[in-house]
Amino acid sequence: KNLCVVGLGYIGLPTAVVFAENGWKVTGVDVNSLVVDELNKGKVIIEENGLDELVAKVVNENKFVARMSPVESDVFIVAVPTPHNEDQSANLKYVESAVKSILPVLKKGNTIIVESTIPPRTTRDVVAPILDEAGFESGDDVYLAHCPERVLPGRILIELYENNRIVGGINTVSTEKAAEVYRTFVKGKVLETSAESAEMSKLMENTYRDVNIALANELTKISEGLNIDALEVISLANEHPRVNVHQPGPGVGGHCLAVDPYFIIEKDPDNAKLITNARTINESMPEFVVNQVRKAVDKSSKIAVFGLAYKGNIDDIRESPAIKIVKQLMFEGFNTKIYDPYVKQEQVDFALSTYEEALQGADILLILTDHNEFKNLNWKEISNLMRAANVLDTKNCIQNASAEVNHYNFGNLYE
Ligand code: SAJ
Repeated sequence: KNLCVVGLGYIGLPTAVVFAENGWKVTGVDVNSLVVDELNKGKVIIEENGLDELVAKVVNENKFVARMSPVESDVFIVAVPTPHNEDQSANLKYVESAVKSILPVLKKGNTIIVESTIPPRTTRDVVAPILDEAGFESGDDVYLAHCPERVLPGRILIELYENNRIVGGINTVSTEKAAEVYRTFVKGKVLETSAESAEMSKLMENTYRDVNIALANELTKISEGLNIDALEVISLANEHPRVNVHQPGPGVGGHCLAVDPYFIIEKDPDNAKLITNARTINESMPEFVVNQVRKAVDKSSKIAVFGLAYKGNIDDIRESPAIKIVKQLMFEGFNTKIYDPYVKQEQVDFALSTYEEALQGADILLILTDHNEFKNLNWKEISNLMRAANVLDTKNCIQNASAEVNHYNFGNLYE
């Protein structure tokens, strides 16, 4: 059978090549000609474990070809980004144009699956009307479903096979048709539901995490005033069999947790009170960290920042709270030097430093990302390089605290 995947980014490309590996003749579509040309040579411009080899293999075996526009296929998968507008609402321009680009080659009996993250009701209220206006009765002439992606960057090729999938159609036959498609390779459960429940459950997974992290961040702020160790409280509370408080930190980054809750809020802001507050709390954390720095050192001080990525062991800086913290420190005139072993200079519009440049003569070391490299640092060397050996570990990631430096974290903030 033929499959056409529209959007060859972090999700679309791995999805396309995994289908190609499992008996489908796959056409991948992207509006970026550079991506298309490189892929047809078997080359990948995004970084993901194991993806290079798999792309080279399916291109050589003629199971996958990339193009700039869709071709006739039995199944179409839309995996384009959903950026957000300035007011944080979802911008559906890519989803809409991807669906419209399918129309010229769409035939009765085809199945269309949207994987892009979208606000609840979008499949039925926005996507289905595009098909209907083109003369197809969606759910009857063509089948339409939402199947959200839930893979973790770095483990995408493993999780595509192993994770459970939620498939929600606009009617029963659409759900069944789309579920059949995923059952060709998914080892986890393929759970059948409505389009609305599929949309909302994806958003709730990330919102659950965001709200739970907000709770930990709020506890940190309350504990500071009461002189209580918030990190100890979390680990004690989590000894209870039904409690799982998440970890506080400098804020919540990435393109999922920091974005998806707003897709629920925009649909019913009056009722989405807890979700809205959680976002506010998490977005206040960069300012909380800057405040700790203000308390610890004066304006003439040098600050060494370790970590810019939104989480450990990756180079992704989208929505990273570390960026906000660094920009604010620079704005306030602190001499701020940043080191991140994963992030490259061309990703940012300010200068990055080496490990030594950052530490040399610094008065405080601020750890903002839990990269493995930061868990067991050489404190003797660091205390020799720094002018004053103070460390604020906002991720509580240091495993070898030593008396050679003053260690602070969210359980033990400056008085
Ligand atoms: N964070 C904390 N405290 C915690 C856990 C995380 O502050 O206790 C922060 C991280 O430092 C980071 C942010 O939250 O800044 C997000 O990190 P994450 O590891 O929670 O999630 P993502 O954004 O990398 O990926 C999530 C995953 N969703 C869930 O675990 C429910 C992934 O499975 C989804 O596929 C992905 O979102 C997505 O694409 O939606």
